[in-house]
Amino acid sequence: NDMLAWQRTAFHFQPEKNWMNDPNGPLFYKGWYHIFYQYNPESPVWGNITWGHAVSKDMIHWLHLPFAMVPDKWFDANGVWTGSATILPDGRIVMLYTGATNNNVQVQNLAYPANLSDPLLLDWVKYADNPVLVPPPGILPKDFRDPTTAWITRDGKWRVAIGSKINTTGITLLYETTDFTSFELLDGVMHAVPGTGMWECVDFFPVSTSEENGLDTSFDGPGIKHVLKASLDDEKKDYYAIGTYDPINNTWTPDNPELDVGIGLRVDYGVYYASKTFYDQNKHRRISWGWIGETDYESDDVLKGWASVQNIPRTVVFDKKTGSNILQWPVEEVEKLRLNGTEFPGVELGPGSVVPLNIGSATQVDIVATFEVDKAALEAMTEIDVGYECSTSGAVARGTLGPFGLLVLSDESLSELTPVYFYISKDIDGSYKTFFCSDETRSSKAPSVNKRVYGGMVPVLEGEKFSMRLLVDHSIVESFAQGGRTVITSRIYPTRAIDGSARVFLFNNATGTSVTASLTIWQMDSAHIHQFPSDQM
Ligand code: DQQ
Repeated sequence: NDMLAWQRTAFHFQPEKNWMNDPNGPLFYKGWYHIFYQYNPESPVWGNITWGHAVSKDMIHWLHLPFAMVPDKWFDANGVWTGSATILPDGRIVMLYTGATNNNVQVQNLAYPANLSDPLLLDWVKYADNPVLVPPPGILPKDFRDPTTAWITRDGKWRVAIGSKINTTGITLLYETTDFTSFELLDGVMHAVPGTGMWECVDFFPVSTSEENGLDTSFDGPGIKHVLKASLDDEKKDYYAIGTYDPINNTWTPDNPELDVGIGLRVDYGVYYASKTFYDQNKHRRISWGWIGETDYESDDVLKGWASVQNIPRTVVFDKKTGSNILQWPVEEVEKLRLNGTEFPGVELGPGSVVPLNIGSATQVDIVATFEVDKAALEAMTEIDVGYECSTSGAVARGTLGPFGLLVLSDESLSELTPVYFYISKDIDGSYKTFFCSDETRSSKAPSVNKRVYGGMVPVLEGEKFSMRLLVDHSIVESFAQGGRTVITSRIYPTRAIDGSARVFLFNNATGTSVTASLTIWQMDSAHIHQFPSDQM
């Protein structure tokens, strides 16, 4: 069926067929970026979890490799689940992953490359005395998974964090090791947040508060903060918070308790889960991967023969301007796919206008846009839409200062479209709040598809224009506001806005202000994704 075939992305990472979920153990080694991922070799539905493996020179073009690990031991017979890589100072690579045992107990296992001189790291050895960790007293056998990358402390010992829960409190356990085969559970928990449920795929890393570069996970020095991220099993959403790590007492404290893990900032306000960062020693940056799942019916995934993609990897830095969030931005390598760009400077959008941007087909595009609103109008108004949230209404509802933005994956007649937009509210004290939203409610004529309005608040500082970047790839829209302060990934199932029929429009549905938009749209080339010459795939 053409419509289903059309959904396959052109420059996002995805296997040729079947089910994929979490990114695992990303790392850079001897000139290659490696991605491993949760994979079902048998079907487009979760199960038989195996580690898929692919390598790339630039995280855009990929070579699929044979599976790194399959569920063939008692300690991972029910799945080779999520794990992380640690590169030791002597060059060895340690992979810690969760195994679902033959009895469905979650244990942590050790694996390592058979041959460190192989840049492709084709063969993986599971340590013979696995598991190296079993659920400790007080932790249920199915609440113990997804070890982080390890970091070394001043006493020369490694620490690893593992997510869990006690009743409904999400927690991070901390373990100490010197050899990655024997571990000691440290007293207490590194962090806990009541009511957040099971923490999957915990991620923990330092960010520099003064430098532009990313930091190795073990970096310990002045001018840093630590980000703690958890994937909330109950909500299937990734949350993070910025805070301070105390390596003596083994605790982490959020800067702002009201924005703690699981109750504050989201890594991505759309369809995005189980994200994981790694330090890229090649370009001195921290990079994050995440799983973009499906929001259609499982039966549709079976029909199309595949499920899920990974995002375009994002660099992650601390936002020095706000001091209160991270910035995520597509890696610069994706810009190599930019073909001809078209500029649209100073497009005037009166209240209620929709303006087509004639670039031909817009199925694979990179859009960088800024918007300026009428300053006098902004200042004249008092108390507008206090309490607004993206989910309260979609792009059709007209407010005084919003929504305005772009319509992507839209057909010519606007019968199918995905608006990505800003919406400004103003409090009685004159302070503004800006929301960044992606409205999927009209994104597909298909009935069996989840269509929501996603989004969240985005800080817009004095003197800044409203800015957004969108990566559109057939059925995926990754949207970044204000340089990556707020990010939304949408999984779209268009039936009309496909192939040559997909268009881009500007729109301003605000009643109280004109908007001036300036943008560049690049057509995007397709990535080369090759199969490994082997009958294993
Ligand atoms: N996916 C893995 C688990 C992890 C979950 C299993 C998160 O290790 O907790 O496929 O999506």
